[in-house]
Amino acid sequence: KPIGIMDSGVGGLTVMKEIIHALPSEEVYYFADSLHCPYGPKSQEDVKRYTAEAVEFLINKGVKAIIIACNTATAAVMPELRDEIDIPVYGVINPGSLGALRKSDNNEILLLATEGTIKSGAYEQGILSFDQDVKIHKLACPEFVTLIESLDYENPDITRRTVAEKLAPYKEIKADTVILGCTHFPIIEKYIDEFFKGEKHIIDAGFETVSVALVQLHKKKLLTADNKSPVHKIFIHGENQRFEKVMNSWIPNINYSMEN
Ligand code: DGN
Repeated sequence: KPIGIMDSGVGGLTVMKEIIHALPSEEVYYFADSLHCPYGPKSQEDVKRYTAEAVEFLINKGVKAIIIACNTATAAVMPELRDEIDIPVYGVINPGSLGALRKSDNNEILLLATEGTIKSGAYEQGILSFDQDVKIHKLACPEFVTLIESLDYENPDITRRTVAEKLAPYKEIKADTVILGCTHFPIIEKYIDEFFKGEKHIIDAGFETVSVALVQLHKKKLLTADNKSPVHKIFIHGENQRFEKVMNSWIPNINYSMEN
């Protein structure tokens, strides 16, 4: 059975890439809710509804586990969703919080995310539940989602400029760790790293989640043992040409079929 992944758009591809890399024989079903993208500025109620629909869609397709590869959606539906469905479901916020705590030496963290994730306070809750003594700076970066979804990120000058303008007030920040609290952001990670001159730990919440999910799925004996290379399935709710372009440059050479 496949592992299901959902995001509002291309962001969850950063999670899919990690899964394919770690476990090449696992089949992945990916649901992109491009019709409602971006989730960032929408109300919690709307994001909850869209996420529940995406999850139900993936369950009906027979997935054995689901990764909510979207911080905004995770903030809206977790941990309640875990009690409502019978298969394992993983969100990206707790693993991202833990990853940042593990890396930070000075207990000062900069969170980059969507407006929805920042407003929800889910990262503070996650981080402070493990360690009360952490200073968290928060910055909503909806411009980065637009940059990536529009494919403008392919132009390094535009990306450098957008990142520099947005992060300018944080150039001298003492925080030694930056959380990419939106699964879209690893696509421009090298520019964020470059802006901070390679001096910060950069935490990819999606990567942290895959590490957690794979250990737990292994323990539950839910991983596939055979060595066949699977054909992944991509389900797009809405427009798909740009999606396919990002996918082909982000995860080249995978076998997949696409359904609208
Ligand atoms: N990729 C999503 C996240 O991690 O929050 C959200 C992007 C969006 O829909 N604004």
